[in-house]
Amino acid sequence: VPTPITVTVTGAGGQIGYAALFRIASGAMFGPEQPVALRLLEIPQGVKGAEGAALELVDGAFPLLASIDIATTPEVGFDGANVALLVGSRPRTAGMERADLLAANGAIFGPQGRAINDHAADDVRVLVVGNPANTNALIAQRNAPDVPAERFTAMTRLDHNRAVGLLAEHAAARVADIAGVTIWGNHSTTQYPDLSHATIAGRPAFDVVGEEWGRGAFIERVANRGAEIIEVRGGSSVASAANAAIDHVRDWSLGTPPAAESGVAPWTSVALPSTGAYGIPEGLLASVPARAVAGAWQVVEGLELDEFSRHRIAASAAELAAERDQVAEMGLI
Ligand code: NAX
Repeated sequence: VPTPITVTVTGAGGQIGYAALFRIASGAMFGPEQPVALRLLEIPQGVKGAEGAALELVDGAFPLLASIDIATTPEVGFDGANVALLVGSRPRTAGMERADLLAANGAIFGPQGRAINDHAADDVRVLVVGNPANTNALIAQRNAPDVPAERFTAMTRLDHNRAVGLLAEHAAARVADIAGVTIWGNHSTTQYPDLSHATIAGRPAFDVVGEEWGRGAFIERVANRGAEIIEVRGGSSVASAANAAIDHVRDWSLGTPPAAESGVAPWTSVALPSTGAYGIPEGLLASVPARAVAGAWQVVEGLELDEFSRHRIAASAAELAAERDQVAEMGLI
């Protein structure tokens, strides 16, 4: 039997935590042979939620679940963590100034980054879900100087999955027939869901759905899907967000699927520290097209960008650079 993988979930007593924990325990993240040890990290106000989830996890009698521990300090919560899902954050509420939002999150993600640096396993992989996800991930990464920068990622997989799902719905196509979709930039409304390289059963997506829709209503719908869910459901995305987090870590650990016969190997979207590719300033955690090979993300290189794409990517990167400058000014990075 393999050694359990230790997965630390912060905000484990909240909604996304509740939706994610059972699927992690069931084997959806690392496959049906790999045991997991769960660490639930909460703040005192959230501990009851985590304790309740832990009771229900016992009641799931998951054969792959080796242990469940609850922690209220990052030092204990990240001790020996192989995978860290940073879900708990201080999201923006009505009337909140951007500076307050960034400061409140700096107080969470700075100490968590330092605890990961000092206590996590050498192979730790970090996924930040809590908003503002990209900049929270940047803060954690800069506070963990001994961990390779590329082990810190922020989640745009939900945006990616939304784009693929909505394209499939609009084209009456199968999700499995769609490839080449990319989310660029920030997990915010400036994100650029890009269909210019997308294919549906091998045909250019623009030939199927039209460029006007693909560069207009489609982009608007994906970028504002979170608000649409809130309006219809009366609450934010939960199960789809947990599902995306599991997809992200599963692909990172087990690899994105290989190419089908003669096809291009599919890619997904991940916010990674930029190496400067596609004109995105170095160091920003911006979403790019990527494949995972042998446990590491590789940016898909050499995609040709037209004027529209270059402009959209630069605009979202500029928003990320402004957030970075603000947290730098506050001394958070
Ligand atoms: P909830 O409010 O249900 O849960 C958050 C939990 O985090 C709470 O139990 C709280 O006690 C805990 N928490 C707060 N600070 C903490 C800290 N310092 N250490 C440990 N735990 C802490 O929110 P939920 O619906 O689960 O959403 C969680 C986060 O995901 C939010 O920031 C939300 O904005 C973000 N999202 C990100 C998405 C993405 O695509 N990147 C999509 C979904 C979601 O909106």
